[in-house]
Amino acid sequence: MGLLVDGKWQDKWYDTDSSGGKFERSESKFRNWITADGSAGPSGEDGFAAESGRYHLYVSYACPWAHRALIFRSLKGLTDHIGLSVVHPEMLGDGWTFDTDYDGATGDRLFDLPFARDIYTRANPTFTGRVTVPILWDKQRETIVNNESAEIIRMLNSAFNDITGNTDDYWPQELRDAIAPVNDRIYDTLNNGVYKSGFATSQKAYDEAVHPLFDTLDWLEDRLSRNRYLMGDQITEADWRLFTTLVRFDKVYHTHFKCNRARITDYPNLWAYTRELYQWDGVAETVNFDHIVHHYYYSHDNINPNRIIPINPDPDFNAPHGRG
Ligand SMILES: N[C@@H](CCC(=O)N[C@@H](CS)C(=O)NCC(=O)O)C(=O)O
Repeated sequence: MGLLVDGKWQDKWYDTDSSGGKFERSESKFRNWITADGSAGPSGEDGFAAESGRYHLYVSYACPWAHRALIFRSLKGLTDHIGLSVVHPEMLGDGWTFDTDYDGATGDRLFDLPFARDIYTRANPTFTGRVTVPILWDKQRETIVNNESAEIIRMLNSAFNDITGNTDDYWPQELRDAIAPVNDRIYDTLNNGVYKSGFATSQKAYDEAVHPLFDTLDWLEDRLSRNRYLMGDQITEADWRLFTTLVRFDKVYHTHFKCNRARITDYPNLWAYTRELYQWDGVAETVNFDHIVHHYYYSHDNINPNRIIPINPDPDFNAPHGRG
């Protein structure tokens, strides 16, 4: 795992020395928006109009952030309109690679480049920053549109509606104010909380992450005992953002990231809700447990230096969920 500095690769792990052992996530750097008519979005430049076949998504099946984008590509009927490349699950000294010697790793289907970092330097030869997935690439302008999953899912939610005819709305205007604080808490204490717990290099940093994480799971269990979805009867982006963390929890975060006060299967409502979302049309195909498990246990040699992949629980995600 490393990063680009002025376009040159440096093999460095996250620096937690300067932050008292805390993992601090960097801001994503490409922030343009695809819109229906190509007008500028909330950030970045104009000129990225929705068109079939123009954009390409680079993901890792292992990554919960990339998984959000994969889910929206599927839910919104975009699989024939936005191409896909999947990186190799092992993220080692070269970062994400396009090696293909692993089932499901497609290689770089656009340029046949060896490394994900080459996509970043193709967009900006002097790029400085982390080489993360998801990456949404524009074949026409030869650049990265956006590499922030929270924004990519909002573009996919609406920009292509005229092309696909799919008007399902996961960020409805009338719920936006209520969704924001729910997203914030789940992001901080859970989506990112598992990383803060797992990548902590001091007891204090771990304690500060893991307790709020389980407080949030308790809060969610209660909320989902009264509501089918986080915002009530309607499924929204808040649910999909939560799902990608829940689906990884028992096999990875519980053991690898030391989030082990309980498993998701110990919470009746959260577990049934996770199964309902897993069974949603088009979603199970986006979940690749082999990449998920292999990536985490194999790639973080500061946490698991011998790369032993544990046996892991194997709960039945297809069992009837009984909700609604
Ligand atoms: N804020 C970004 C985070 C993406 C991210 O951190 N992805 C991880 C994989 S789960 C990554 O590519 N990490 C590589 C690195 O940090 O060097 C988003 O939500 O899109």
